[in-house]
This record gives sequence, C-alpha cells and structure tokens, in this order.
Amino acid sequence: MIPQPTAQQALPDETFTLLSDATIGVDEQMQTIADNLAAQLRRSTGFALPVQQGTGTITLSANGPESLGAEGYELRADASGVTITAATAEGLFRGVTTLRQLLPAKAEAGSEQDGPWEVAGTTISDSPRYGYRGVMLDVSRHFFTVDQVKHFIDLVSLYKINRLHLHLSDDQGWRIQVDTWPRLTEHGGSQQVGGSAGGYYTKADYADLVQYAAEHYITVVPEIDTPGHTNAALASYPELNKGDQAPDLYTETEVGFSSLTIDKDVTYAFLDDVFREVAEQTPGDLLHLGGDEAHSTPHSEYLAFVPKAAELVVKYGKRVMGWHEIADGPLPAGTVVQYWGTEDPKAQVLAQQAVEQGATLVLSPANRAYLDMKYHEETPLGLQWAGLVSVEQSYSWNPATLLPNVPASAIDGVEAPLWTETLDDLEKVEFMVFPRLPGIAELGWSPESALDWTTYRDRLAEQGPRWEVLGVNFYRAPEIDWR
Ligand code: IFG
Repeated sequence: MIPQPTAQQALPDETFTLLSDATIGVDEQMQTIADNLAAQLRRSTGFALPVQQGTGTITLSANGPESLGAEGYELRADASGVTITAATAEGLFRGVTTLRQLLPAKAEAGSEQDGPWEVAGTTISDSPRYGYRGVMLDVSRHFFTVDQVKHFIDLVSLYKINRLHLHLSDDQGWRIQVDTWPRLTEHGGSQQVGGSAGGYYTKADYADLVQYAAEHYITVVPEIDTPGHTNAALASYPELNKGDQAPDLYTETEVGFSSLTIDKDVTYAFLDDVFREVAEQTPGDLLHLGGDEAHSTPHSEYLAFVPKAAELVVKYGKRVMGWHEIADGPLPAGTVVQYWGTEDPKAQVLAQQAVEQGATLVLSPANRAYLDMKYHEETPLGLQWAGLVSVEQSYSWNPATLLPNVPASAIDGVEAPLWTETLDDLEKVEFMVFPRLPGIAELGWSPESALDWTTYRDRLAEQGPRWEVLGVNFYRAPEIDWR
C-alpha cells in the first residue's frame, strides 16, 4: 500500500472475497464515486455489481464523523464485506483509492480476468499529513493533449495526489487560450521544443481538464510563468518587447534569456487580461505566476515587478503561488512559495524570507523531487543539472526537516515537477514519473513514522504488477526487487 496509511491493523482470520452477487451500497450524494468504482470492477471481474442506496457488500458512506477531516476515511474489510466511511466525498474517494490497492492488481485490468477477488481482512484509519500533494506537468516544452493529461491524472490519482500544477507558458510555447490576446496560442502555441507542431488548450479543453481532475479530487494549479520564461508571449506581440520588436519563436532548451518589459504599462494590461481569464476558468484558489530564472530581468526591476503581478492575481480572487525567487521582495498574504532549491544556501535563505513574511511553502527540492532528473548516468531521458535522482534519493528525505530555520508548520506539502524538455510522449513521461512519484506522494500523505526506505522499497515492488496491468511504462530500477 502506497501511501502507507496512518493506522492499519490486519484481521488475520478474515478474508473478503468479492463474488458475482456482490452489490455496492452508497449514500445518495456519493453516487458518482460508487459508479466509477463499479465501472472499473465490472470491467475486470465481469460481475454485475449493482449500485444501490444504503448498504451493500461494499458500503461507501460519507456520513462519517467530522473528526475524519477533509480527506480522512476509515475502511474495514472482513469476511462479511467492505465498509468505507468518510466525512466528505473527497475522503470517500481517498478510501476507494485504498480499496483499489487492497484488491489484486488484475482488478485494474481493462478486460475480464479470472478470480478469485480477495482482500485480506484489515481495518484502516487514514488521513493525510499534508494538504498539498502535487505533481507538475510542463505542457510548454512539449504539449500534451487533453486525453494525455487525463491519462496522467488517472495514474497520479492512484497515489492520492490532490494538486495538478500545469506549467502552461514558457519560452517554447503558450498553451492556454486567452480571448483578449489570441496570438498567444495562435502563434505562441504553434510550436514546441525541437520545432514540431505545438498545441494549446481552448477554454473548453481547459474546462474539461479541470472537471476531470475534480472527479479525481485533484485541484488544478495553473502557472503563467513571469517575468522570465516568456519568449512565446514576446514572440506573439511586438508591443510587449522593449523595442517593439517581436523575437522569433524559440524551440531550443536554454533558460533565462527572456523577460517581460518591466517598465511598460502594456505589460500589466497584458497580465491583467491573462490572469483574469485564467482565474475565471480555475476553481482552485491558487494561481502560479512563476518568477523563476529571471536572469534577463535587472534585479531591481524584478523586485518592482513581482508585487505588481501579485496584485493582479489577488485582484482576481486567487492566492499567489510562485517559485522561491519571488520571496526576495514583499508577498501578499496567503502566498505559497514553491521551493525548488537543492542544498544551495541562497535558495534556503529565500525560503526563510518567505516564511518570515507569513508565506507557506510547497517543497520541490530539485535534487529529490524533480522527476526530469536522470535516475543514473545512462538514463536515456531527462536532465542532470540537479544531480542524479535514484528512487531512494527521491524518497529518503523529510519535508518537515529539509530546510533549516523553517518551522514544520510552514510546510503546506510537496510537489514533484516533471519538466518536459526531453519528454515528448506519454511513454517517456511514465518512465520518468514511475517509480519515483509514489514516494513523493507518500512523503505528502503518510505519517513521519512510516517513512522508512527498507520497508518502502518492498511496498514499491508490489506496485510493479499493478503497473504491468495498467500498461505503465515504468523504469525497472535495479534498486527495487520487482515482483
Ligand atoms: N529549471 C527551470 C525549468 C526547467 C528545469 C529543468 C525551474 C523552476 C530547470 N525552472 O525549475 O523551466 O528548465 O529541470
């Protein structure tokens, strides 16, 4: 089981066996969760699995005590059946996610399999350590279609991830429709790294993704990276540039060469429109304004820019999220600063500055959580500027103690970014994401006492058959004894 639950007791003499006459009982308002579970199990077992109000062989209830919290649940599996109780739909969904892992891997199959369908007797009481358990998909360097992102959501939700940070703009591509600035996608979204055709999300596409994520109890965090990483926008509108000259589209992979024009009013009219349109389509309360690697923005101008950009995010009712560089200046209340440092003291000081002014942190240490880092020298994909990140390296850290002089209470959670300079299809994405993402998800969910590499690596090995059934192209890291 990954993430390890808060508390689990085996019932050694009990086994639940799903039989063809099984039913699924559910509270009225939780029908969708029951229907989705039924659909998946009907596919793999061939059983009818009718969904009914109230109790069943499997009973799903969201009338549990408030004490279970927003995402908590209790689960009992014994010879008589399975009961999952939560206080919210989200908690019930997290419990059902656990039940999927208690069932044999073949329960994930897309076609009918032979039984038996057994669950070892157990009682579980579970709730997350952190409220922010994220993954980031860079859809700018290489564009991924709505269906590809939905597939990505299916996989990451298996590990109770609850935030999907979409890196929607960068030098190589602008990926979200902005009605008031149409050339951002028409021109700025037309290519990608390597010069092949890019793509972008229409508002209907983005709404589809937000809805699909919500059905998996995942909140989308959109990022419009500023003031650096803006070549796609600058190439689309000459007036955004210092000399009113638009640069060419860029399809290489350097960073730090672009900057919005800090002292032009049009820059803020542009951001006002962009942040308004993105905020309107985003039910989540965070809007990420980037802030990283603004190497071509004079630092004094950068310090003047961030508060003005942040003010526009707040104007449209969102809390600011940004990479840790934004903490060099003042931040609005409620800001979440995303730490992407390694061990460099400068980044750690910025994180401390963020917390000193009341911001909270999401931890994405590049030498631990960057899923585009190579596993080892010979890994054919990915980068290695932050170091080589083995499965163990990615798991063996503690979010509460990573940063010096930062209280554990300032940590909102963790996020694993996947930058896609070298990744242009789902197979490559899966190869870098699995098997490291489940470990980051565990650091975000499980109690500190559960974090132990020697036992985790055995639990991770048990995920292998599940990924085989799901057709996940995971890297069979030699450090794991795959089943
Ligand atoms: N740093 C850049 C990313 C990406 C990454 C690749 C951040 C915040 C290196 N910024 O990480 O755009 O290029 O590992």
